[in-house]
Amino acid sequence: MRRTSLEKVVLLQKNPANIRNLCILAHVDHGKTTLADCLVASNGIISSRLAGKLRYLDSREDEQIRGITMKSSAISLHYGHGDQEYLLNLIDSPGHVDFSSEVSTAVRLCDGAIVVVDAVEGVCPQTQAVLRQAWLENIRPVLVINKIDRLIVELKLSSQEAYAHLKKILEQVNAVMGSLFTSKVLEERAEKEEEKEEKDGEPSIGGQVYDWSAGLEEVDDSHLYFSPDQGNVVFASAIDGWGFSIQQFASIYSPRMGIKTAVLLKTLWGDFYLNTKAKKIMKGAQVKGKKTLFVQLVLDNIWSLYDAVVTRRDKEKVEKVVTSLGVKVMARDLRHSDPKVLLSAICSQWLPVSQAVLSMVCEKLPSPLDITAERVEKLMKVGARQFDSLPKDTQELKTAFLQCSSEEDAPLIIFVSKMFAVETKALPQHRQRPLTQEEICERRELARQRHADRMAADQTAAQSQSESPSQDGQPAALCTAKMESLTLRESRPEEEEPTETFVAFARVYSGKVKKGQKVFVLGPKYDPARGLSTLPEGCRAADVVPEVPHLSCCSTENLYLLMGRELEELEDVPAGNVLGIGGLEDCVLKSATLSSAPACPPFTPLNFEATPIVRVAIEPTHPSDMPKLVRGMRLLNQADPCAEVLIQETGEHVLVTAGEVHLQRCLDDLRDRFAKVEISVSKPIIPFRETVIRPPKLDMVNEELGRQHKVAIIHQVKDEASQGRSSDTLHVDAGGLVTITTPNRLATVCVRAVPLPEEVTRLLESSAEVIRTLEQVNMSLREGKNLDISLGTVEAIGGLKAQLESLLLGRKWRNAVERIWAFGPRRCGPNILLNGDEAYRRPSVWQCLGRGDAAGEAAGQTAALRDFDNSIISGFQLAALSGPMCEEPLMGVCFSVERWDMQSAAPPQHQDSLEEDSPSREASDSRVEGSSATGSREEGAEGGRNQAGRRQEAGPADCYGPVSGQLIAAMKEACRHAFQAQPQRLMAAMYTCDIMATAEVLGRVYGVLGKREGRVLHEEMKEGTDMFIIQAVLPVAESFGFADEIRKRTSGLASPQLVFSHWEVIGSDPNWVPTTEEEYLHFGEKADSANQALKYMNAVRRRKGLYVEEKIVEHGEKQRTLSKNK
Ligand SMILES: Nc1nc2c(ncn2[C@@H]2O[C@H](COP(=O)(O)OP(=O)(O)OP(=O)(O)O)[C@@H](O)[C@H]2O)c(=O)[nH]1
Ligand SMILES: [Mg+2]
Repeated sequence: MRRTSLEKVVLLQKNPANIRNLCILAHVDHGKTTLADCLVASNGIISSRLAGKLRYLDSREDEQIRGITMKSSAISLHYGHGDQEYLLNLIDSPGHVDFSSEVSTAVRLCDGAIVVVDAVEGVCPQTQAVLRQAWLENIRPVLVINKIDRLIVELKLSSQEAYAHLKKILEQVNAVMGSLFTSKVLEERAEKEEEKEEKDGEPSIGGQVYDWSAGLEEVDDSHLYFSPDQGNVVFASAIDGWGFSIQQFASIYSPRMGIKTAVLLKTLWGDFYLNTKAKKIMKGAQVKGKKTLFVQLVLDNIWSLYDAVVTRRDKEKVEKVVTSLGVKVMARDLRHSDPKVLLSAICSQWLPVSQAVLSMVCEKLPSPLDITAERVEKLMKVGARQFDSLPKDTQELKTAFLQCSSEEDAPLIIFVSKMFAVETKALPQHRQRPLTQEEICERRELARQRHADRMAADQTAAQSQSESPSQDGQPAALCTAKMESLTLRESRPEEEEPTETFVAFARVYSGKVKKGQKVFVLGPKYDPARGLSTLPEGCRAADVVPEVPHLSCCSTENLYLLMGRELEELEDVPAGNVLGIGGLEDCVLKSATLSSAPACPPFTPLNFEATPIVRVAIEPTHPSDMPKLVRGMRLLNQADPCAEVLIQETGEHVLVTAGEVHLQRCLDDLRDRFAKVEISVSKPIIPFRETVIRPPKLDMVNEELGRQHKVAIIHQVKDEASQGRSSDTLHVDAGGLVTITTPNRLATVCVRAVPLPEEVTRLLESSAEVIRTLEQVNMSLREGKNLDISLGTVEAIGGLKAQLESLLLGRKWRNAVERIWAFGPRRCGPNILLNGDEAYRRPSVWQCLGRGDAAGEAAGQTAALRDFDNSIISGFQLAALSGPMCEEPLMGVCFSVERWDMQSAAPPQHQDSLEEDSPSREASDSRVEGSSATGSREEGAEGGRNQAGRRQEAGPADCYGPVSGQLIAAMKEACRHAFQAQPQRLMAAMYTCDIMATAEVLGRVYGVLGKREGRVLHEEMKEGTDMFIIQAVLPVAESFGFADEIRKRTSGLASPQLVFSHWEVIGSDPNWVPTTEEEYLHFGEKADSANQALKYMNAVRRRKGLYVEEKIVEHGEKQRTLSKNK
């Protein structure tokens, strides 16, 4: 097979109707890269003998060594199908969870996907994840059931059993699709109903008639499912190079059997059998115990081929088969000792997998022209805004997307989904071109000259050596060679040129991009409305552009065709193609939208499934290498879609990655490519959370805490309180209420910490995005701006509120949702600040919903009173960010401000922002209102500081600085003390893992899990195999080396994938000391043997350089030898 020339590809790029942008998705190790090899081999890029062994798209060394893909990479293939020629831009993606962000970057650029499923393992967690990702991006999938050979060779199933097994796998995949579809229909229906309700003003039909249909019956979902008769399923064995769809068999058998192809297509898959007597195809094979058509006509042929070639190695039969199939097999393949060679030689001619898969792709996957309006609107959604509320020019761009035109007047729209690093010398412009004849001569002459010189030098050296022999007796030639290499190295100039160049992984959605063209780079926060109003009309990127936030200009210096390991230079690229763009590294960090039109909105951010959780601190082995490391880390940050690089407050350089394998890859990259210095890496920094719980009812030996114990504990609290936790500005009462006064005695806050119910914490965690939007909306409302919020956003916020209301029940939480003051840390975390002071009124955080009385009341409130509102919030945010146990963020804690007073020490004219004690509060309120009318509407800490400044001038009382600052510190302290007044606990991050293991190694898997504090959730046997699937949870802190250990202990039979799942409270109390007789007996005096929480806490404290309370000397008395003692 000849390689397709670059000219041909360029030609094909111009016809979007025949372009397919697709990616290969699957669970780890299901054979994506092997399948890609077969497809690549069909283009003559690699030899078909090596297909499946080479894993051409795994171009990194560590990918080859580990055998897993770590990045997505693209290759353009040419395929002739019927009378048409197609260009397929194929992207291979990794299946390992650690790299799921790479899947997101691939999926965004595609219109379709090949989902690969292992015939033995079936649907695995990542299969579901990738199907969901494809669904969320609205791309169409086709299915390849791979590794069918394993059913024959490993599981030794009969063809009949294999059919049942394959049917089951299809059902599993379709079940996933079905559930995705159902949830979408239900969501849409709910949305419609809401709209209707809003229009009608009241619930439909007066609540008299209830419609319980979910709307599922009316929607056609038949196109959604995978079924061989639909032509969207291929059965394959990528490693043996074969694959087929039933279309192929239908066309083989149709002339032979005299049955119409259409009939065969309908009956080849399903419960049909061939009634030879009646010469009819009949239904009901299963009931009658007959072989189905699929088994008889398809599987039996394959089974007998494997039987002849692999199992029995029956030469005669093989020859018969070879002649009957009409394939040509070379003699050396026939003689080869490995039967697999012969097998793939036969199969790859009989049923070439590339043909089956590529035909299906061309027929079933959409071209760039088929992009749906729904998908375009989804891509163009700007923040919380509705599509209709975007500027008119922006809305018009939708047609450009749909037309996918490359005409000169079509606006250019490109999306960059990631930046990847390429060795500068591997770029086509730096690649060595073949030398001309003259150059070869010249070089030969030079080499000859050098050789002669060296010989001469050697001779002189030998002479001098014979006169004075070298001391260590080293041969002189070696000496000179060494010297030469030394001088060579020295004479080489310091490498200044960057060795890595960044190329953007992108797709053109509209227009034609030319080399060297100037384009706008739109950051994710760019607002087209703002851009359009600032920029002059008809402004182009090449002009001098006024400054607009999140908008910059850049030129596309180089355009590349992505060919797996290689890049080819291109002059221009028309719409609908995937390409590489050089020269963007200074303006694009990880992803961006490029356009020639400032009206273009930035694309919606990529959906990342993985949470970066494993963090390590990095430092250079030689401190002088620090600048190189910093630069290297910056490059790494740009080159990886998911890795995060940060500098902590402590000054540590921290790398956050999605998992252990990802971490390893990032470190290798840093060492070998980006920083090129020796680095030392800390142990993984494991995140913890701090929380409070309700006072326990049992003691550590599970005995009920009797009355007297309680008394003892209260005594202890009181003791502590008297020993310095209570000072003249701080008071902690026995019930845990903390009262704190600012140093200038102007403000007093009373705070109590209460644990939030677990479900609430979980809800807050999962709704971080909604809370962040809510915060944004509130912020703009406070600034007096009115944001066009989409219906969906309002609905999401309303939904969150309703859920919170349903979860926060009981007397304790009465009206709590309305009284929420803020969420924290970072304004969107899983902790709540409550306004428990009846007398203090502030706008509700839910004011954007426009309901609730608090909002109405608050509108009349003064801004001046709330000058210090922000200080309280800031204090709370700080406290929530780092708790008192080991300065880790809090989780699931509610701080209720029960009282908040401000007294005045300032002259009366400055009392405007102060609130007096309860008797005169009414009066003070009205005074404040008056002052707001005079125009002091400044908000937040800023305002507070101004006033404090004024007060400072007024008298010497305020030597402590601005009141707002003092209040922040006081609030923070109050929260910390309130937290400490409750029983405190650490929370550990937990992974879930699915382990597939055979019965023999099950015990060992349990052993490893037990040792690492893992917990098995459930275990089931996978049908049709002897495999067990175990689902377990495991603390992240115990997970390092887990996958390796499991693999070792089970001789590689089980390999788990760890996915972050949730946070869990660690039962033991890190501050616990034995107090009762039983506890002393049970745990001993030190009681540190079983306290896992204390161990974790101390480890974190030690890492952070905090004080760790430990007894170092255990036994002070001198050891005496027994003999002396006698
Ligand atoms: N028996 C059998 N083994 C296969 C087949 N296809 C692939 N394999 C093997 O499965 C293993 C994984 O194959 P890969 O192609 O690397 O799998 P992948 O899906 O690309 O894996 P990741 O990229 O790491 O997610 C390799 O050892 C292949 O040899 C097949 O059809 N039959
Ligand atoms: Mg792979």
